[in-house]
Amino acid sequence: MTDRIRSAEVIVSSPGRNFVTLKILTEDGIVGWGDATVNGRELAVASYLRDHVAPLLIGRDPARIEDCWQLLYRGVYWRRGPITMAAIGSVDLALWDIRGKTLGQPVYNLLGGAVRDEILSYTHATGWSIEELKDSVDEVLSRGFRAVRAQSGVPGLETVYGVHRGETSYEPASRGASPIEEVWDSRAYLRHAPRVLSAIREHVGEEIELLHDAHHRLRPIEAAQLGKDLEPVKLFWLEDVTTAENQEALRLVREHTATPLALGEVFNTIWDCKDLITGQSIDFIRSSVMHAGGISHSRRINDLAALWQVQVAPHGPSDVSPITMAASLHLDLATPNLGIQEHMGYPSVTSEVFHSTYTLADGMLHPGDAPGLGVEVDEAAAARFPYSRAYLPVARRRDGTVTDW
Ligand code: GCO
Ligand code: MG
Repeated sequence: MTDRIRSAEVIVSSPGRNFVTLKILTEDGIVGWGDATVNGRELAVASYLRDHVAPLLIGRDPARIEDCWQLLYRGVYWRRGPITMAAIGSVDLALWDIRGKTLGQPVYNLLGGAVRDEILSYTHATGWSIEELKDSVDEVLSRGFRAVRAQSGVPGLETVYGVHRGETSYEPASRGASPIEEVWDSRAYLRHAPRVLSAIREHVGEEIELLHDAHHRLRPIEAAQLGKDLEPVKLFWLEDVTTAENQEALRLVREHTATPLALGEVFNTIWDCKDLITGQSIDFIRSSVMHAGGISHSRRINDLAALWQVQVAPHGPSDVSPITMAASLHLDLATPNLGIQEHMGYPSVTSEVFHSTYTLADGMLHPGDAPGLGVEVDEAAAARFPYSRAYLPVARRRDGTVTDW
């Protein structure tokens, strides 16, 4: 007999940071978990799910994953955008989880099976000075990673994207009634970043993969200059050199530099990615599996990228929950054109709520073979970590103008 969705419930919790979790329960008692975290706007997506999506799900056949996706995307006049697509993504993840559990299979086996044995990943190194950054890189390498993202301070700036504030790890969002305001100076950054990355290249030798994230803040010609200046460093990629809205800009950057370009962590549909992919303006597409509408939609992005020899390199920050991380790993394992998976890592208390079975050893990830996605949520533990408002920082130029963060 066809199973049916009995309930869909939203859990907002904060084990170390805020997460929005969707729990779908079927009449047969199968639970599917989805993640719908949108950093700094968590309650908006929680309401979208609770007030508008959950009522539509009750009574549906959970095996009809694609039909459900179409219903929530095409069946709604007001489409796309980060809140909508994260909500759809969470439903999609939960339904794939249910499908895997129903069939007793890890989700990657429902996606055509593994095309590789394990998944190359990178994590973050952070330091105010070059010396501190070298120590941080060494610490990452000592954990077995062969690819590392390096972010450093900029002389004259007190806070910089990707560089820890106080503690030794970095988390961009901060709790409180309003965002931290940072002063940003592109000229100072452009002078300093090539020095830092050359020093790190010299420190690690030529075999370690180095990545760097400019986090959307340069103007097109500045981005082109940076790409050019960094060519001797042979980066694995330079990420988000300019904002993702003005996609023509990437063509300009491309004309000036052979430094590989990665972009797209803020994208949420194939429509956001298509011109950059088909124009071959980027080398890596970075959308996260949940923010881009779940496994069902992300695999279409991946296939489009494959046609144009663009590699898939999913966003994996601390602000997507371990459920999204696991879903990403299932899709990665079954995706021929995977480049690399980001694994920023989580505060240690996160694992009190999210019990994951995916593994990370020597910088290589595997989703594990548990049926479904392989992450279970401890609801009693989640209740011990109530939501508290947190914001991503706001950046201002030296003259006070708000600029891209
Ligand atoms: C990355 C990202 C993140 C974002 C964060 C914002 O490459 O991992 O840039 O660190 O800043 O996901 O919510
Ligand atoms: Mg990034």
